[in-house]
Amino acid sequence: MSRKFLNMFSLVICALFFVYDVGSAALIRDRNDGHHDEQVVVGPVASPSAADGPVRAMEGATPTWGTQLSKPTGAKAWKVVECDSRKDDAHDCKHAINDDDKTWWQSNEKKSPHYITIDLGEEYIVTALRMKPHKDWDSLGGSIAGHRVSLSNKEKDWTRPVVAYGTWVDDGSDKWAIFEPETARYVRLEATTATRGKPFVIAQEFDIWVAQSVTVLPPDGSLGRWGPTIDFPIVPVGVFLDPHQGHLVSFSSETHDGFPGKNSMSGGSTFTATWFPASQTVTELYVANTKHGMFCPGMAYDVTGRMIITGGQSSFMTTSYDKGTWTRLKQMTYPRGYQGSVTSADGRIFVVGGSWGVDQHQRLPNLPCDIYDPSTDKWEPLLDCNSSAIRTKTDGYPDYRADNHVWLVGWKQNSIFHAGPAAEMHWIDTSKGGAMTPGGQRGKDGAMCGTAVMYDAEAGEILAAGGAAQYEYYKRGGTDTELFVAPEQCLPDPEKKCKAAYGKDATGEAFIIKLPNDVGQLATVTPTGNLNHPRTFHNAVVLPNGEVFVVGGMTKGEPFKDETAQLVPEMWSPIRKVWRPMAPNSIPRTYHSVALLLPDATVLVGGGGLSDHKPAVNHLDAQIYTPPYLLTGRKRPTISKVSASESKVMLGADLSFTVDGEIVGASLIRYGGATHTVNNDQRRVKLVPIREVGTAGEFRYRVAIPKEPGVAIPGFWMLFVLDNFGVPSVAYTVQVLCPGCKQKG
Ligand SMILES: *[C@@H]1O[C@H](CO)[C@@H](O)[C@H](O)[C@H]1NC(C)=O
Ligand SMILES: [Cu+2]
Repeated sequence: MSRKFLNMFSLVICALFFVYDVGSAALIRDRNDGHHDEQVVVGPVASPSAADGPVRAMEGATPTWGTQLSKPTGAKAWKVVECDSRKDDAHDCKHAINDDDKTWWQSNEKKSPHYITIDLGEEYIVTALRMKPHKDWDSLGGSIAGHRVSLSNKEKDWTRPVVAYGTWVDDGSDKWAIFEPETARYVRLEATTATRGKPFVIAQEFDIWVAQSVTVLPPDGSLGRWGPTIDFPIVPVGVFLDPHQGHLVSFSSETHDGFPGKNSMSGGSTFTATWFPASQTVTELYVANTKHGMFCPGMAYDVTGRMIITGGQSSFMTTSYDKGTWTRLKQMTYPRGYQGSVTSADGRIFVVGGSWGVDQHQRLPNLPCDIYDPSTDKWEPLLDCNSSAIRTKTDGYPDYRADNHVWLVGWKQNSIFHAGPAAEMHWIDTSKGGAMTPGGQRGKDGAMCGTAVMYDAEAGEILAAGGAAQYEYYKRGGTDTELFVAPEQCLPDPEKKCKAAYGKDATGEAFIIKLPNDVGQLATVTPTGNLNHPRTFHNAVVLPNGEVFVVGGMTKGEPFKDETAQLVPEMWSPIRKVWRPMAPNSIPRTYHSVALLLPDATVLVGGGGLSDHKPAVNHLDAQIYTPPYLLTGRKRPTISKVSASESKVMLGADLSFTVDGEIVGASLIRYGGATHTVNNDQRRVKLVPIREVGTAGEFRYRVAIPKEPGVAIPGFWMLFVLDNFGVPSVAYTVQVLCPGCKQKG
């Protein structure tokens, strides 16, 4: 399958003007939320964005990323300055950069990593490396799989951090490592593993992409930083963390980077890839035993830390992931894909919506809700609940899209709060057959594929941001069933003709939804400042300090396109209630992109694409975003001597721990899974650390875990502490137990 990266590279210099409003900020500063809240963007911010910046190069089938650097001949020719190869001339390293399809580099068979260092002759702003596998990759084996890419300005100085690493898929397509632009003359690739277990590697050709200029960021790290890139052998469309071992699991579909086969609805399978941050490796696992094509599912963690994946392509199926093992669970009562899913306060898994039926071409609107009990491995339909009330009213495919990607919040008394994307919100009572009652009104409809995140669970506060009136900007095709027709169908005037029924730009509207003290009362909705950059198909991640990081998306929601990608993420402050633009990322993250907080308090942002549409825009990678709180140059606080036995703590209990210095804040963030802009399990509980008396000379603290299971939903959480400057620790994982919760025995 050919893979086309049709990405723009923005050539805009970003002008940023900051003031440090220390005086007034100090007065209102929430000590738990740290110093860096004091930065406020007041000046004009010219930001690179595909929407309002230069049009990216798009040349049909030719992959483009910035500009491909041509290989000069003669004195200026690139050189291989270091490389391991067989002794014969036919396989020499020079063949990796000679633009000749008949020759290739083959390494020796001694110990890995095999390596090659290319001298570009002068310094460039390097943005990407492309490796072409041998055309006989299938019979020869030995294509580069595991790899690391480093840059340098000096021939033998490899002290700069690796810019990209991971594992490339074993097929004949071009392999990319796209990273944040850096100045370099030397590019080094280390091949850590070869396909088919070969002791050597073979590469047909390497090419380099460059930019003309880069976004200039302030040196103080106040906008955060991007990098490295992690290359996956799949498009990571769903991601979650293994809470026991800390690594990240991702999955695509029944293919690495495209749609599943036609007949995979109930006998499906899924490609998965696991990233191990400590060893900087990515491994692939094809999961077929659960017969579940997990493309476009619901995701939620149960109390024991099992990720429960429901429906999607194999629309009846339920699969659990637990410590590396994938298990088939009972089928749902009804088939669904794109449903909302969340864990309730008693540990059950609730689903609603996703009325695409047995497959995406069937419509089963208003299916009753369904709830899974992990203690019995049974689904129970909730017949007083269906998606008719929670549908958005503005979409042109009402029976297909209107109940997709629902924002759900597990809350007190086993209720589920439906927060969107429809404007009319609801309470769902899972103990009473799913009875639905009004929950309040949040603006007007128009937030499909926007995000909602509970950034302060004790206060019952949820931030909702962005989305669009319709799932898709263009009407694709004539009838509701012709879903997968190209926008060119709208010709002769794609814009105008399609705009009649479609063409609604994304919104920048954002709201704070405050849940009432009593379940069943109406929530209070307060508009908070609009996003600087309206977007849909973005992701939202709550950080340990309560800030919400919104990243990716596009201004005209169009699945499998990158044209209007929004490359400027934004940070929302829960204190000031304003958005500030952060460091732009170089890789578009649009439809099917994901973002997830990692235990080290950085954010993984990846994926996008996964389609057979031509031209396809598939992103088989992720990038790490490091928020400003880790760029202060200060040492991070470290948690030790935690009182929890085996990291388990009861609801309402105290947890004590030692820190290697003074802290002023702490928080719990629940593990969650992200796909299709939704991560309903994600929430933050703000904790108040109390210094233990009589611990002079030691920084011993105690925090109280909330008693209320609707606030501290039982299951796995990341405990962070924050110092006086807002610098967070690495997370300590705790399991919040609840007596009488429904869990696997
Ligand atoms: C869905 O729920 C509504 C309101 O409770 C009800 O009137 C309607 O009949 C239900 N539809 C289906 C298909 O069950
Ligand atoms: Cu999807």
